[in-house]
Amino acid sequence: MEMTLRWYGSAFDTVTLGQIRQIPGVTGVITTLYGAKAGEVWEREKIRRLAGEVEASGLHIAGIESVNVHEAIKAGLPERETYIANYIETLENLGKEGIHLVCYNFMPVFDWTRTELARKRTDGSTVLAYTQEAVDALEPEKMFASISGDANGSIMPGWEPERMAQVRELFELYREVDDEKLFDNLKYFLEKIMPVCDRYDINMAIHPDDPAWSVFGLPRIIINKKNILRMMKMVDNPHNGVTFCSGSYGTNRENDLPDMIRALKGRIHFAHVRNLKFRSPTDFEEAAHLSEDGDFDMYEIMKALYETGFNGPVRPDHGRMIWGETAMPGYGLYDRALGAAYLNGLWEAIRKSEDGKRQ
Ligand code: DNO
Repeated sequence: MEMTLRWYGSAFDTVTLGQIRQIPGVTGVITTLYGAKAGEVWEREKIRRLAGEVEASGLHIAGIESVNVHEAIKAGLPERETYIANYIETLENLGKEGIHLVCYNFMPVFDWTRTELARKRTDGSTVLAYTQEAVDALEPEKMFASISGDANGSIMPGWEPERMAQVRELFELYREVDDEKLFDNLKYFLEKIMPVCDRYDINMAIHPDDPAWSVFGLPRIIINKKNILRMMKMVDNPHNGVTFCSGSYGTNRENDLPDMIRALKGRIHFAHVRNLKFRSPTDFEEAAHLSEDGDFDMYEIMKALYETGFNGPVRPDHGRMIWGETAMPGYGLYDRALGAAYLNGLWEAIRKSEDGKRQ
């Protein structure tokens, strides 16, 4: 396991590489070419420059989050051929630059969805939150406007204003696409990209849909154990793998997280580990990483990762906004640094007690 932190690049992030370098046990960053649009080819030179900047700080790029998938691929439009060819070229360029992990998602229209970006908790911190009631009361195109006031001026990944301006048209693309069709489109995409992944040893790690159910009537498939195992089987190649995100799968209270980790043994290439606190099954907020601050047993999650031999990058996921920090919601320095230290502590304890048992 390697502890990492997501970093949005020097042009967008309030957190610097120098600060990340000082979090104990964090050796890598998860980043992307910000500004690159879904469907574009990433030039080698740009990848190299980004890697050089990260390496100059004493860290390295542990993986890319995300190379976004163009809507034409998800919706299965004829233009998908061009975008798949571009995706393959991007993977090739990443592989040539020594990058072997790519996180992506297959969520139609919206990436992750929250209805509040700064819900106040009793300790005075603010957190991201979701209620189904708030979504049900909203028109999809109002979604962005309803939360953007709390974004601290940052552009939330997946919520870029130019995308939001086209929400209606994007919805149109999915009129005929149900869950089965979306599975077919995902299979088609994966089969086309697996050869380049095999050639350059690139692990593809699909991010779950967040929340793990359909929003605004759009199809959503990466939501539970049954579907994710179906996906692993339908393209049965170890490079077709998973980002195990506890905070996304965990939105559905029926998902048993340690059990899912065990079922996905060998196919988890990347982990996002965070905790949630529920008010009801459809009203939750993001807690501190510590088990007792939320509803997940973080020890059991880390233990399942350890026991299944997980050796990819982990990142603490969204943090609370604390100590007066102003940053992109969920992506400040302080609470994520606390999360990294805590998860590293759990890992050390699990490793030592498990190793002790073997002697
Ligand atoms: C939110 C993130 C997601 C994730 C993408 C992966 O904070 O976890 O935006 O990066 O879904 O493609």
